[in-house]
Amino acid sequence: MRTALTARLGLMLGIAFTICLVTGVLSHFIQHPPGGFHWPSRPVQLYRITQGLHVASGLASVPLLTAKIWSVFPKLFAWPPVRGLAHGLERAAIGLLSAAAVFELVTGVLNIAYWYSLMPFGFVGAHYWTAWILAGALLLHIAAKLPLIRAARAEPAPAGRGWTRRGVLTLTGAAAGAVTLATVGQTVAPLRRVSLLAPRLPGVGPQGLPVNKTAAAAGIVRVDESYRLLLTGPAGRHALSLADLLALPQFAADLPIACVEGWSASATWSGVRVADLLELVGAQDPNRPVTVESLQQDGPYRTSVLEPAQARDPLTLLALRLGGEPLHLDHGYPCRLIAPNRPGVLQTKWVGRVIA
Ligand SMILES: Nc1nc2c(c(=O)[nH]1)N[C@H]1C(S)=C(S)[C@@H](COP(=O)(O)O)O[C@H]1N2
Ligand SMILES: [Mo]
Repeated sequence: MRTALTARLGLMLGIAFTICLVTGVLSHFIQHPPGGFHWPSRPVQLYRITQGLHVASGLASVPLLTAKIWSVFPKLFAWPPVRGLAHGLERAAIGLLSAAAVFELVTGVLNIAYWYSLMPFGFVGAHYWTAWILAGALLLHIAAKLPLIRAARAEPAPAGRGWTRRGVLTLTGAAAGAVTLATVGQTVAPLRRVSLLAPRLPGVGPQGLPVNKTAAAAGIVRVDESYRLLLTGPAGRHALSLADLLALPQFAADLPIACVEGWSASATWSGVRVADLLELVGAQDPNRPVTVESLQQDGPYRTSVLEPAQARDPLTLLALRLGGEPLHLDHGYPCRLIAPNRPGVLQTKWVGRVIA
């Protein structure tokens, strides 16, 4: 029997899935806040860590799940397939659990590898809701297997030929470690040299920063002197040219871009405080959210909403410069939003309008 092996792999997988679920639900809530949910603007690096953990724990789960399925593989074809109602329900839960787990890992990997064409459905909704199905089926599965897990603790290591329990666990642990090392450099910069499988690396891209959506892909061909930032608030409207923006007090902030896909990179940004822009249009109400709109004509990430506290954080900037130079067009020239502790998808580029 390999029950003890299966139970131990299950424990490792359970830990990885729990980290993945908690950080994933958090990320979803930040992007689609349910009523009463507030995400603070500090600590500055928090989202970078939670989302880095989400993607790293998901990727490490790939070898863990593979080993776990391998360890029970012969049992999947046990005969008869169903022995009574309780057994039937338990097997159905395992079927659902396996299907949901494989679906989550496959769609997660496809998403970070930009293979959207292989997902003819909305990734965000499918990945999110399947996570809850997975969590429910996992709880049922653990409850059903608890007596077996307890018994397996006392089980002696099987003698004889084939893989030893320790051998499989070591190999699986090594595979999970290798996957992590090969990808975690996308967010832990000192490890980028060994991260051969990471789709994005900090430091690689225009102005030393990765780009997710290029200007061309967003339909932004050129921004010229006719550019105006439209600012709307309770006390009126302003249309600010780039020179107007540069004439306002400038502030610098070291902030990361932390993409939901697990890569992140820090940079020095400088520009105008969003709080100062709010003051210009009399948006004094501290409970008022702020909408930031891109020049980009369509696409899901052309606008984002700043929670009131985030909008008023002194580190929240409409950045005009990156590392002291004007922004590269792919980084959002003439200006982009950059705020602390915020997912990359909400750091809107090519900002054309701020509505307070
Ligand atoms: N207008 C607009 N802004 C956007 C996006 C977009 O598609 N459109 N993509 C976002 C995503 S997913 C990320 S991770 C960051 C990437 O920023 P960078 O390209 O400057 O590194 O920009 C964000 N800003
Ligand atoms: Mo992103």
